[in-house]
Amino acid sequence: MTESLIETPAVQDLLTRSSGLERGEEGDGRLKQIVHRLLTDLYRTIDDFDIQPDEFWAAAQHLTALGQANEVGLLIPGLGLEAFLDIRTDTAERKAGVKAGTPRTIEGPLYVAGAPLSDGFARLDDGGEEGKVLIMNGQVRSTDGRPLAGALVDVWHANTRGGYSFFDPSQKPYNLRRRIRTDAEGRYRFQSILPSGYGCPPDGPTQQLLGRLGRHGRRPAHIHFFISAPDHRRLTTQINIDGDEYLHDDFAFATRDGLIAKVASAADSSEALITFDFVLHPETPGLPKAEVQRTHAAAS
Ligand code: MBD
Ligand code: FE
Repeated sequence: MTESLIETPAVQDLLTRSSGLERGEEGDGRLKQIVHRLLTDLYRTIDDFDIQPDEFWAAAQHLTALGQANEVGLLIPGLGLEAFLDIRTDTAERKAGVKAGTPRTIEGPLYVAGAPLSDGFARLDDGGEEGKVLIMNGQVRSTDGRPLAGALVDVWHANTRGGYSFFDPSQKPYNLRRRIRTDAEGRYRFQSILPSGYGCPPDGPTQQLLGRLGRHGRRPAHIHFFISAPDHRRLTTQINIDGDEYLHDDFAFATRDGLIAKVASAADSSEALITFDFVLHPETPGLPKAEVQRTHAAAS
């Protein structure tokens, strides 16, 4: 058996020095260990697959294009990494005894902070959107069944072309984005339009990679939420709309049991109706962190 190229002194030395591990106390020790592992795995992948320099530089160019197109946050869910982070948080919670409450699912890349705030009810669309009128309502409760008055429902979704305001400059600022405080019974209600599914930009680097993996870049119609209330764990979630052809074929892997919303339609009405309650778990010392720090855009 020949020795792996990775195990040779020259390559081991390169890995140690490039990750700063021989620099003693200088720098960040945890980061050094992580970079060392990532580089070892990458060097090994290059060697095991006999990746040629042309292929390597094509990949480097792809990463450059991904950043330039502001699609890093789009490829991450596409590769299942954002769902994997959720699986890890779910697992840590289960171990710590957190078992009840509405399931979390990924935030995705299209949240904008600072949407208009109102009490009890909001209209999300600016009146200029086509699409079926959607009335959605529900209650925010604690896991013991107690309604949570004054909880914050931060909601955002796409229009019927799959576009999100701010990222789609044809929409007005904060279109289809609102923050609603629940009333004394923990209830929220909003009027909007029923969104369509999302598709990755067809000419972008994310879709280009997905295409080469034989995959599509489509999401089912969905509505995003951050739900928060004092002394409770913040919930990042979405509802995915029942009946969508991509419901169980989401490129971002966000559909979960417990997050599929049925749309009701009154026989005498052209409006779509969704009722969905959110259940938050009380915050208790020792639980894994629920709130995720992440840089967000803010419309001005
Ligand atoms: C979206 O609307 C979305 O929610 C995710 C996760 C990725 C791309 C677009
Ligand atoms: Fe989305």
